[in-house]
Amino acid sequence: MERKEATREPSLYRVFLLNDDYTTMDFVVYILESVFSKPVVEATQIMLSVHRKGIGLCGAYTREIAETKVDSVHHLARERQYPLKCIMEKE
Ligand code: TYC
Repeated sequence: MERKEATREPSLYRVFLLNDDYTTMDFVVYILESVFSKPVVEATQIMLSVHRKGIGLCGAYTREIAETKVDSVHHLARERQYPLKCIMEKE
């Protein structure tokens, strides 16, 4: 007998960068280019928006990809001793 499979879209998680007073603007642009695959112009716009507003959206991804991006940001930032914070939130 044929059985209907439930096909559901996976939940997405929004990933945000938070502003701080110590991380350099260049490093945040580098993070947005390397971790979030943003072209340099968009990366600069997002960085400036985070700088002015305190928080900014980097993208929405499935859970494991979002977790990996958050970990990558923290790993790269800690290597340079920057306090940069990245968070994720279910959509
Ligand atoms: N506020 C930082 C500065 O003036 C730049 C910055 C932007 C830091 C975005 C973090 O997520 C951030 N150097």
